[in-house]
Amino acid sequence: MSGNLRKAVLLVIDVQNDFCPGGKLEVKEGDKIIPVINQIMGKFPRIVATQDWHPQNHISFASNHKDKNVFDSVTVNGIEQTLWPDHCVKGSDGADFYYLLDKRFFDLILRKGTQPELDSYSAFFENDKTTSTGLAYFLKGLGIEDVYVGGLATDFCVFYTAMDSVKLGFNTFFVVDASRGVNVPEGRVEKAVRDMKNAGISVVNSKELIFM
Ligand code: VGL
Ligand code: ZN
Repeated sequence: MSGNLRKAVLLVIDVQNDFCPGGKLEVKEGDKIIPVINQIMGKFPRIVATQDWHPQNHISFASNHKDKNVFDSVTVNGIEQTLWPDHCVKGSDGADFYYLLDKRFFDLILRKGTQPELDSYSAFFENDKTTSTGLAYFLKGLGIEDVYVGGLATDFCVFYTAMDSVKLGFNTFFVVDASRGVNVPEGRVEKAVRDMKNAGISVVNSKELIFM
């Protein structure tokens, strides 16, 4: 790992009420990552936080599909879509950042999944794999070389963000203790971590960053 974080950014992915315990799409122990993220944010010169930010008629909501259940899969416009409970409806309390997350560190807040017909797990590209969120241009414009990723959920938005990051040529780091996953079906988080490693993403613990 490089000896300094000068050209690094931390991406804080979707640390929102709906993904934390008590939320509409709660991730087990999702709140456990908050002290970790709050602590490491102080180490980074740049922080970008994302919010899943859906309209009520979003295609990812099972409630918007006839005779479909949560966790079913459908194909919309040629793109496979997992169906979720209604979550992170733009402007709702569930879409707010989790209350203990220290928002003062954020340089940029990026909202994604805002189009009714298209979901966006990655913070870089929407799920059609071509529609850019603009984040790559922002980071490249700042001369960022190293991208650290943490947040919710390991096996969805964190995973797709990290995979796009490495494909875009950034040195990419998955901060394992700053993330938790949905893990449905069981084993999905483990597979996501394996796939990230195989793609050249470094798996790091926040403790390794404390001394940088
Ligand atoms: C996410 C499922 C649906 C995530 C967002 O942030 O990982 N997961 N929408
Ligand atoms: Zn979503």
